[in-house]
Amino acid sequence: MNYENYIQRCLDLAHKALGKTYPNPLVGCVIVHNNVIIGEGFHEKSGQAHAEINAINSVKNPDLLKESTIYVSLEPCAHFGKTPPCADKIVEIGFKKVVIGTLDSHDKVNGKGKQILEDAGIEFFSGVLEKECRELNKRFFTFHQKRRPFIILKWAESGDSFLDKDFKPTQIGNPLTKQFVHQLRSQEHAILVGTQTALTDNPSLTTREIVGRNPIRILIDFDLKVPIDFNLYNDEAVTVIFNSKKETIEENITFIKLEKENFLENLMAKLFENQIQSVIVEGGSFTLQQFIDQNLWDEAIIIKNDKLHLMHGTKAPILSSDIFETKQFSDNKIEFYKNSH
Ligand code: AOF
Ligand code: ZN
Repeated sequence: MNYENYIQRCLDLAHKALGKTYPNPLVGCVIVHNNVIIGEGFHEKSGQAHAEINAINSVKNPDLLKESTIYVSLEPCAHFGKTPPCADKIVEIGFKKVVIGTLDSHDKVNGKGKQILEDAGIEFFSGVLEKECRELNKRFFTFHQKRRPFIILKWAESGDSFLDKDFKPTQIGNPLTKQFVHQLRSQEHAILVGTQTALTDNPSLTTREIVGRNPIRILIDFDLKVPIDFNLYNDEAVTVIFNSKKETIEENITFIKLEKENFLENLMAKLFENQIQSVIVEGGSFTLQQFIDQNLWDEAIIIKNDKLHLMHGTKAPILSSDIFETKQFSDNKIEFYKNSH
């Protein structure tokens, strides 16, 4: 086995916790002695042990650690956060060699983990499956580098590009695409809608079709027009309401004041402050188009029902980008887009 196989195993392990580690990254680790994997671990939840520590603890014969190589998909941390620095632990144990996928752009790490290991005289190798390791933590890297969450736009449209018929809520997707959307929601940190969508669709924005965690629900409602007996106010998930009237916390609902002028820029700053790493923007057309017009998105997911023709209603947003991938879900197809920025 070579470096890539072991880092690939780290990626597979890390991926198991997708959606569960916010605001922390997904990290996997394997420990190899004489070409045999003797320990494995991944980061399961924010506040709990890092991948390296879980892998070290899984090794049955700790005497072998000194003669082993430790593979990690992300640079070992160098700081005291919710847990002590992993780089120090690796030095203390005296591993022979460390191989990582990519450096960590978190302000508190960013090369400092590498420095600690190299200063201790441990052989260090970086950049194995780097592209894949960065893709796995695309939310985490976007958040730290751009100081805003990773933005995914999502909507469903008819064959003639309408979001609804006669401006009334209309079922466009099918049960398979619905399940896909709920899966997507369970993987992302938060989900956002504008006032109009909340008023017309009265959505719950939960993952009730699958077993999975609910994302944080974000509502933009400057004048607090959405009545409190609407689904977004129910206790199925936590909700954050950006508005221009009040700043309070009431059980599961947090109200945060937001300036109307340049509201997207202000919103990004507030989401960064609140450590929200990714957001699915689920509508409506007006809200989605604002994100598109400001080129403030990273991926877009469009569900299309080509056989359905609605003739009149709300026009779908216009995204002029190349399709990255298409998947067929019975009579619906889903188009995936990636913004090249
Ligand atoms: C993780 N899991 O396996 C690794 C991380 O607040 P803390 O102490 O949990 O530290 C979080 C930071 O540690 C995180 O932002 C990242 O930079 C670094 N590495 N974090 O949650 C891990 N290896
Ligand atoms: Zn760590």
